[in-house]
Amino acid sequence: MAMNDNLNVVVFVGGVGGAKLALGLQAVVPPENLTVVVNTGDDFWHYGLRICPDIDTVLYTLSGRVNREFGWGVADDSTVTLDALKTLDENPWFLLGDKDIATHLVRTSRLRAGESLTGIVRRLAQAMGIEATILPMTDAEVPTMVTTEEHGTLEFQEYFVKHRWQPTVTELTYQNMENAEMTEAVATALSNADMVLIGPSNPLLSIAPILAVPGMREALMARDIPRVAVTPIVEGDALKGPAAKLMRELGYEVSPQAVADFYGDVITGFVSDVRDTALKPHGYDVVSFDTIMKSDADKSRLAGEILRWVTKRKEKTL
Ligand code: FO1
Repeated sequence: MAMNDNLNVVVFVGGVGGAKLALGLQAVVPPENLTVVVNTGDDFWHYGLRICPDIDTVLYTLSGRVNREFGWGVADDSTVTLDALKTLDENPWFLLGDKDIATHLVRTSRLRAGESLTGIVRRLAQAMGIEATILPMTDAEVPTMVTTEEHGTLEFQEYFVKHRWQPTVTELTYQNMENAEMTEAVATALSNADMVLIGPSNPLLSIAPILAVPGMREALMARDIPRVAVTPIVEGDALKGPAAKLMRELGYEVSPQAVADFYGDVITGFVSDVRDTALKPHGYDVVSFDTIMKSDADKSRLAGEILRWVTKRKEKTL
C-alpha cells in the first residue's frame, strides 16, 4: 500500500528541479491525493505554437517520457523539423524535437478552439497515462519579462535560452498578472490540501509567478496547514540554472535563509540540505535532508522523508 494515504498534497513547481520532486511524490502519494501546480510564466508563442515548458517538463517527467540528460523535452526525440527550418534560413534557437512539437500542436489547436489551458493539460496528462492532477497556475497568459542591462527587456525564453541566462538582470515583471485569475481547479486543490509543498525550484522565476496570481497568497494563508519549501540553494549555489546568479543580481543573499525569507509568511517550514547544516535558516521550523535528486530512488526517498516529517509535525501541533 502507498504511504500517506488520504493526505492531500499540493506541490508548487517550476521546471526540472520541481518536476523531480513531483516524480518522487508520485511514487509515495496515491494519485488522487497529489496535485502539482505549475508555473506558466515561462510560456511563450514560437512559430505560432503555444509552448509551456514547465508544464511539459512535468508531463514528460511524470509519464516517464522526459529526456533525462536535459531534464526537459522528450527522450529519443528527433530534430527533423528543426533541421528543415535551418534549410529555410531560419535560426531556430529554441530546441523543439519532433515528438515535443506534437504536444505544442495539440495544445495550440485546442487553445484556438477555445479550450482552457487547465482542460488541455488535464487531457494531455490523461493521454500520457498520468493519474495525478497537473494544474497550470492560471489560464491567463502571464509572461515573465526579464529586464537586462545588455539587451533591455526580454521574454523569459529569450533571456534563458537565446542568451543562455548570461545577461545581468535588473528587474523581473510578471506581465498581465493583474488580469489573471486563480482557476477553480487550483482554488479547490488548495481548499482540500492537507499540506502545500514548494519544490526546489527557482524562487524568483518559478515560484514567485505562482504566488503572484491574484488570490493565491490569500488562499494559501487562509489554510492552517503545513506549508513547506524545499531549498533550491545547496552549498551557496543553485543545483541547476540561474537561481544563484539571479538572486545576487537582484540584491538577495544566496543562502537558504534568503530563500526562506523570500517566502516569509507563505511558509511554515523549510527543508534545507544536509550539506548546509551550519546554514539552517532561523525563524522557521527547519529540517535537513539530502535534497540532491539524481536517481529515481533519491526522488522518492526525499519525497517520503518530507511527507513523514510534515505528518509528524502536523500530529504534534494537533
Ligand atoms: N532549454 C534550453 O536550455 N534550450 C532549449 O533549446 C530548450 C528548449 C525547450 C523546448 C521545450 C521545453 O519544454 C523546454 C525547453 N527548454 C530548453 C527548457 C526550458 O527553457 C526551461 O526548462 C524552463 O523554461 C525553465 O524552467
